[in-house]
Amino acid sequence: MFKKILIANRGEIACRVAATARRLGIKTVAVYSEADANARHVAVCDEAVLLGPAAAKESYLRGDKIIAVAKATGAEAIHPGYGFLSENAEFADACHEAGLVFIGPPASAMRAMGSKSAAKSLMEKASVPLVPGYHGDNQDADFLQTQADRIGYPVLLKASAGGGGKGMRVVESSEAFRDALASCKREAISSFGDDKVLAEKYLQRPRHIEIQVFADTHGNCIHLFERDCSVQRRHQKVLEEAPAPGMTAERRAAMGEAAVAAAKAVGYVGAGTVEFIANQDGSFYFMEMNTRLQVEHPVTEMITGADLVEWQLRVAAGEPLPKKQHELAINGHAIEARVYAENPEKGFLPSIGTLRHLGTPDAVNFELGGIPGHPAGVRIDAGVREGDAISPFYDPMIAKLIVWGADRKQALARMAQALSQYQIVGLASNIAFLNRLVQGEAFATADLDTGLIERNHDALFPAAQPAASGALALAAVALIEAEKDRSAAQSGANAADPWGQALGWRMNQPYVRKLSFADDYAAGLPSKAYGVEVTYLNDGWMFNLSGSEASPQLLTLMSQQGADISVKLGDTAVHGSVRRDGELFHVFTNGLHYTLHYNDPMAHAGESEAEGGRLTAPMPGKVVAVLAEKGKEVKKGDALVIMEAMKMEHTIAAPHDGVVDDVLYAVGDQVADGAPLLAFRAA
Ligand code: MV4
Repeated sequence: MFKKILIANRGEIACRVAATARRLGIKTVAVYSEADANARHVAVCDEAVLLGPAAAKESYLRGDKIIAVAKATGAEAIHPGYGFLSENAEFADACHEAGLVFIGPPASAMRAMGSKSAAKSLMEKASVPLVPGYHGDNQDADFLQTQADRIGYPVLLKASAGGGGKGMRVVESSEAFRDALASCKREAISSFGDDKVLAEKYLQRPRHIEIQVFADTHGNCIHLFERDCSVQRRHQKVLEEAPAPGMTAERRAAMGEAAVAAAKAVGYVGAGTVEFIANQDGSFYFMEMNTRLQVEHPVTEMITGADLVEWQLRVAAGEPLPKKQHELAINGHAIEARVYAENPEKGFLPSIGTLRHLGTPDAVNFELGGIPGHPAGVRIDAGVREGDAISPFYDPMIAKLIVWGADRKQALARMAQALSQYQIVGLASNIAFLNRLVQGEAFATADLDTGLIERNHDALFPAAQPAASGALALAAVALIEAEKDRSAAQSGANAADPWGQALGWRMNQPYVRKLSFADDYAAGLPSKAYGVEVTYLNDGWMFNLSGSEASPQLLTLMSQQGADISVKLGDTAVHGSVRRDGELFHVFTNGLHYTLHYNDPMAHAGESEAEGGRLTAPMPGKVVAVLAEKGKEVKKGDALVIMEAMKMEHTIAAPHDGVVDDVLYAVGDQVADGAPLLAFRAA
């Protein structure tokens, strides 16, 4: 076995690989970019070497530098993780030439699977089932149209060099064929530099089912069952699970055999995934092979008890596979959800910023094999910690949340519970979206196919709901109790003096206080204001939501432990946690996350009470255009400032008719998340 390896990656997968290496007593070398100097993967490795600037091209994709670092640090092998250099055959060759082991398949196997049409020819010879279609060299338009007519419409055109859904066109009829072919070829040449296409029968509601395969250098090749990754959004996987619901033992054996045949046909070694699309009737067809360890590998680990990274290391070191096919069995059910810093309400726009607070469900990290016995059955693979930043340079994944259950139902319940316990402050996340998804009818009943998210759009993106009175009550109590703490600290020795404290205590008359909260307008949702009237009593408050039908209710504090608060509102017990971040109150209760702006009358004392107030940056980015002029009148909806973030433009528009009193940034300026851009006065 190796004594030292270099991990040519970042984030959760670098941490994941390091965890197994550590368990096996193997030293690790991290590499990092300037943006990642304080990243978790740097902290968990034994040593770390800077590669260069943040851009992947200048750091994680610099194969030459990475090989030089491996040589200089005495690493014997390089683990590429996924993405970056993991499927780069030239890099694998270069490792070999430098006397280093590339922990992955032979470069020849990567090349054989790199071209879709060439791979399909190979698979055909190996008797791996293919979607009826044409994948030959003849690219004559008349000829291809004849092939499409023979296959029968709808037909799917795919760029041979493509992948991940790029360069695909559905053709509904022979009449539409020519235009679709021309447009597919245009996209193929501009995206991949190769306009070769293939034509296939288009399957209407396919499932994405993939088989984990493993081969060693001793001629052994086995599979570790399937994963169902049908729940995707724009070819990005969202949920993955193993085993696939509805899979029969016969079909599992047939798919496993086909996958092993596919791997053997290209002389595969190491961890690989053979991707199939399956019809609702269960028939399945080879799509492509991923020649790397995949993001979703943990669900396979959870049901087999195998540590796939350990297997990769053993195979790369020349050892035989730890298990034979007949020694593997499926134990229970596992589901993975990808937790992202993104905003589902804003078209899943990545959310860049700092993880100010990260509260995770009770979980273990990498305790492989032990997870089925773990009371919570929850594993979290993360590359970021509280206080870390999600930068615009890399994939904005926060963590993979993986649950195990004795059956799918239990796994699903644990997933919903774990998602409800996840607390993220400082960034938008897809947590609530994931929770709606796993609890929705379609996923709960395993009515799976690649169109699940689009088909259930209305249920997954419900109209914004007004904040629950329980959430407002928690925010109010958190606010009042924090003032009490502050005032007690200030008054010191005079703590017993009612006059010195902000307890709201008044002689002879009850103290009535009006608190004003509003929904988080930064989420891009219509925002609602809430007037909360709190009347101080001896041992609690009367809580009255102004403008609501409900009559005032007695509010009492039951317990408080840091951010965790329990109150009684009327007859209802309400539990939750409240995290304050400046003017924002993040209330986590009932599995939901409410972001409430507290309109602090003290914070803006002295400022002009401009209605409409300020217009703020929806995310960190650059000002690319300023259309507003100081002192000019504008109409509601007029574009005032255009910002660029994540390669997309965002227009900041006037919320009402009014006057721009000041423009606070110029073109080219970098702006922080939430920064006021303009001073605006409503007419
Ligand atoms: C298909 C298909 C329907 N029929 N091929 C998309 C990415 C690439 N790996 C293969 N893809 C598809 N190929 C035929 N003949 C539908 C898809 C497809 C898809 C496949 C797997 C997972 C998600 C998907 C989402 C849309 C389309």
